[in-house]
Amino acid sequence: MSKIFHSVCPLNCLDSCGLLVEVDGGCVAKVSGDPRHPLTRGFICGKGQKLIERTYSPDRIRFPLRRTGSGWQRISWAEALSAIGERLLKIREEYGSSAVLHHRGHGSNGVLKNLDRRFFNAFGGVTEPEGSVCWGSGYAAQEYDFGGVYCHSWEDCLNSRTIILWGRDPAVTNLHLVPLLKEAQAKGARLISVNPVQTKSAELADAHVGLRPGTDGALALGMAHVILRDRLLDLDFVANHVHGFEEYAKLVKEYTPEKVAHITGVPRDTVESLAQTYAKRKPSAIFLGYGLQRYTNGGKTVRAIDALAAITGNIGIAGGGVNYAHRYNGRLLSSITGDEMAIHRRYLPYPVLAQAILEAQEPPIKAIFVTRSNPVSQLSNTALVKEAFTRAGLVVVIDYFLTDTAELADYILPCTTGFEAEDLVTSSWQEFWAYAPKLVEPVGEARPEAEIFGELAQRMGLKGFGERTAGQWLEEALAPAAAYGINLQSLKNGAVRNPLAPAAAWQDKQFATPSGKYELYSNQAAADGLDPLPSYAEPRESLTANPWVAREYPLHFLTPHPRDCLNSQLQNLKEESTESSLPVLEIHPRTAEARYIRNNDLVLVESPRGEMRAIARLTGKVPIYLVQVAEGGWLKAGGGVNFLTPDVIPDLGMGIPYYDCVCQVRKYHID
Ligand SMILES: Nc1nc2c(c(=O)[nH]1)N[C@H]1C(S)=C(S)[C@@H](COP(=O)(O)OP(=O)(O)OC[C@H]3O[C@@H](n4cnc5c(=O)[nH]c(N)nc54)[C@H](O)[C@@H]3O)O[C@H]1N2
Ligand SMILES: Nc1nc2c(c(=O)[nH]1)N[C@H]1C(S)=C(S)[C@@H](COP(=O)(O)OP(=O)(O)OC[C@H]3O[C@@H](n4cnc5c(=O)[nH]c(N)nc54)[C@H](O)[C@@H]3O)O[C@H]1N2
Ligand code: SF4
Ligand SMILES: [Mo]
Repeated sequence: MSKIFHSVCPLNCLDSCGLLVEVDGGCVAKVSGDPRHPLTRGFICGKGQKLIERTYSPDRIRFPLRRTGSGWQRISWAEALSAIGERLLKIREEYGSSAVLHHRGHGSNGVLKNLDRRFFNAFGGVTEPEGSVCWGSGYAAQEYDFGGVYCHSWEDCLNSRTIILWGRDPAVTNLHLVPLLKEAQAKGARLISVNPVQTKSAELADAHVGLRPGTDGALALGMAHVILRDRLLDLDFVANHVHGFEEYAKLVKEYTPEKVAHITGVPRDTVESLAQTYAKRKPSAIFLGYGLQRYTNGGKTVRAIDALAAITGNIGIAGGGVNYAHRYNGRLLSSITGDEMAIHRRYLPYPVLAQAILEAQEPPIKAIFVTRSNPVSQLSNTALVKEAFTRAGLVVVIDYFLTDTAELADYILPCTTGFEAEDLVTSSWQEFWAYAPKLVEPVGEARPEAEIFGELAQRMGLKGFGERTAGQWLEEALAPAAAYGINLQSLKNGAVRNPLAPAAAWQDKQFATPSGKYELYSNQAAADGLDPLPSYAEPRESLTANPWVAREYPLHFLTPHPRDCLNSQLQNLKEESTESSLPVLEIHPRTAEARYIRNNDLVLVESPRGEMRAIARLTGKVPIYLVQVAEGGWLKAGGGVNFLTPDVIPDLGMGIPYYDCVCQVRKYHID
């Protein structure tokens, strides 16, 4: 007889849906959305449905594997863990613990998945990337501006009269925000999309503002120019809660609507009306996307946008805010990562990680351990990443499938999916916590990370791991929440809201900056040797600023997130996935025509770093100077957008400027 349980989607999606999971005969038979979860409201997407297929796919790795001269060899867990443990200890003895690089990523939102970090801290501390592949530049920007990264609850958009989706595409990446946006519109809110592309979300919006990629900072400064010129400021907020207004006002003065129209391609009148709407139709909320900070100027872009909220007093009020991400969970969950155990930790800059691995000295990188990530397909400049992984003496990967990264491993260890082990799932985008019970026995010999790292630590004689069960680790993590009546037991009845997450961020206006105010002029940035103001610089691969680049590579190359997959996850489960199924390149009909490219033609996309093949799809939704291919496709299935993307360091936060990329497209001729 089948039984239904509460659970949660573990994917690193903004929505972290509550699930109802039907288990029948020891197998997961069906998943659906939890109707009682306030954001999920009974609906889940196709990716959530694919979680079953991911668990039972015949391609799933079922046993530990070791690379041999003649291919993959199945080995026992005891053999695998003792061989890996011995190698790691030897490397530590010879070179020190930081000769090991731990690469962890965004594969799962499970709290227990962080035990990988505990293991490497217990090992003595290792080398880690500095920054983030996801949100690094924008994150650093908000830390300079506000002193922290916090957002409003999603439902708070129902209090807004203006909502700007600034470089964010919820109709693809944040599905459960869409009904709330529609509800807000029905209540009279004006929804505006700012994006170079007419996205799916732009179709929902009341207005779409198209602009040249990477020029949002100039647009924001131009809007500020209009707001200051027309005295649309919130004088009280500026006088009491803002630091550095004078210096900022001087900068903004230069950015006349004419100048901004020239930089961004947004008509002067639109710059004016966007500023008027944002400042006058208050409260105004901005939902900031992650796309606009994937540029070399991405940090300052976010700083320039944050500033608009500060000068109009759209901070700390219902219906306002610049919603990017939040850090409320850290205030109520204790960390189980054991950071204090590390004796020595080294950081290598994320955007140029492969180069840094290859060049690392004292000690050199002798081993790479990969958890919850697929860096070979997901980091920029794939060719160099492959080289760095190939040259490392030892590569260990924990995953479900033979991904592009796992292909380069010496050992692959299979781990459990969200149905096969218990965990707690939290999110940095919304404030619900949900418990995922162990519902079925793991497929093959897959094991949860808590067990894998626990046993490895024990075999290696590492202290600080102990023999705690998953439940005990969760109880430890949840200890501070007990004061609010939240514990493992209460979580078993469905998702709970983090009680420390307010409806509106920064209501007390106590900013965690050096001045205690919102910093238009950032004292911390100045102390860090950076430009204290959100001044504008062209993106590195700007077509207008570099005519010589534009001759050879006259098109912007965008690689946004895929609709039906989660980054590189689930790509191998797509129905059409075969060795020959190539990614789709969206191209404007006029751009295509000039190259004799027709719909469904095979094309070659080239950038200064690399190339890929794709199938052309003609669409008027992209501007004539831009083409796009969704990221995440596996190299072995013809994906590999990151062969083209740049490995350069951006202005702030060590984010990766994936979208700061030019290319050329031509019809592919098979000679
Ligand atoms: N279906 C699905 N959902 C996901 C994910 C997924 O892979 N698939 N991934 C999850 C993760 S890890 C993340 S980080 C989020 C990302 O969520 P989003 O931020 O919504 O998505 P991105 O694809 O990163 O980029 C968003 C948008 O940025 C726009 N953009 C690009 N350049 C510029 C620019 O210069 N200016 C402006 N204004 N806009 C620009 C693109 O056209 C795109 O519409 O989504 C999460 N949700
Ligand atoms: N060109 C381009 N590149 C991008 C982006 C872009 O917009 N354009 N976006 C970037 C962004 S925002 C992100 S977040 C990154 C994402 O890149 P990654 O962090 O590498 O995430 P995924 O591609 O989702 O791959 C996660 C891997 O972890 C595995 N996994 C899932 N759950 C678990 C688990 O519980 N344990 C373990 N050990 N493994 C697990 C999955 O099978 C998968 O192979 O990609 C970045 N790369
Ligand atoms: S992928 Fe996102 S929208 Fe889909 S079920 Fe999971 S959390 Fe919900
Ligand atoms: Mo991300």
